[in-house]
Amino acid sequence: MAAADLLATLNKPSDPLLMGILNVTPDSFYDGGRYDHPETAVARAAAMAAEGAVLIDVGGESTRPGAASVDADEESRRVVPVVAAVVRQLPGVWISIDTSKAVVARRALEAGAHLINDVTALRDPDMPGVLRDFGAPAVLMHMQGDPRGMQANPVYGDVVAEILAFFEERLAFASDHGLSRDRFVLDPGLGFGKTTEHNLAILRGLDALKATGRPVLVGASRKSFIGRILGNEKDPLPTDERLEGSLAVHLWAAARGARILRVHDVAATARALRLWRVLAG
Ligand code: HH2
Repeated sequence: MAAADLLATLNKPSDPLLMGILNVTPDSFYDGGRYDHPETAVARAAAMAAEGAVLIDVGGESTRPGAASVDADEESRRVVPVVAAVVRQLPGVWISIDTSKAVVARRALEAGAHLINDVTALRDPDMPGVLRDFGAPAVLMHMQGDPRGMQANPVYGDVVAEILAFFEERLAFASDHGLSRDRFVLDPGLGFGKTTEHNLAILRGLDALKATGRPVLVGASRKSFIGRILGNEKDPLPTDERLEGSLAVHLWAAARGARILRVHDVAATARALRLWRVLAG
């Protein structure tokens, strides 16, 4: 599969594509430590592809609040063998690489990845050059602050308007570096420097994001705002009890035109979407 085909697919409106999460890390908030050997990682990718994921998002650095940062060599050591093995063994899936480091992005693209998922939306000054060299599409995600401190006290006037302004600035920056808008997917970054109320406002305001004309990615899978709503702010429901809440959010996002849903639970989300599609006609 080629990056150009992915770009063409993303730019055509249709039901959401499923992006299966594959964290090759010891410390991710839900699947950390489960797939940190290439063989288990590839088996997990194969299972998610069989369940309906057309994209596999390989990550080598956790971005959960307070996570320790990882250097580029260690991150590459985690993700590059997995990307190479998935390319070899699962030629029918697109591979996305969840990194904000241009060096890691370049190595992953050399190994056959198709899409860069950059939670810092091109903060690394070398990232635009990497995207240009490979003709790769990218996800630009909004985050207030950085993973170390982002949940301490996030403050917005109008969260949706500020996210839209952020994307317009990032798209203009990209364009100044020779990267046209049609290369990018936009992601409001649920849980990245946002309170529960901010996340809800974003989900209620998804139409405004869709009006940018760019495909929208929503990633709510098992995030803490779901645990806080279903439990309470002080005693959130644990991550392994957040499947139903995640499904509810992702169906809501599908109904508002989200183009990619980034999920841990591919089979369950695919089934829920099938019912939604039958109902929506
Ligand atoms: N969420 C996480 C990581 N990467 N990328 C995008 N584009 N959007 C998201 O919402 C997003 C993301 C956090 O989830 P997870 O990968 O499961 O955990 P961790 O960061 O702890 O590895």
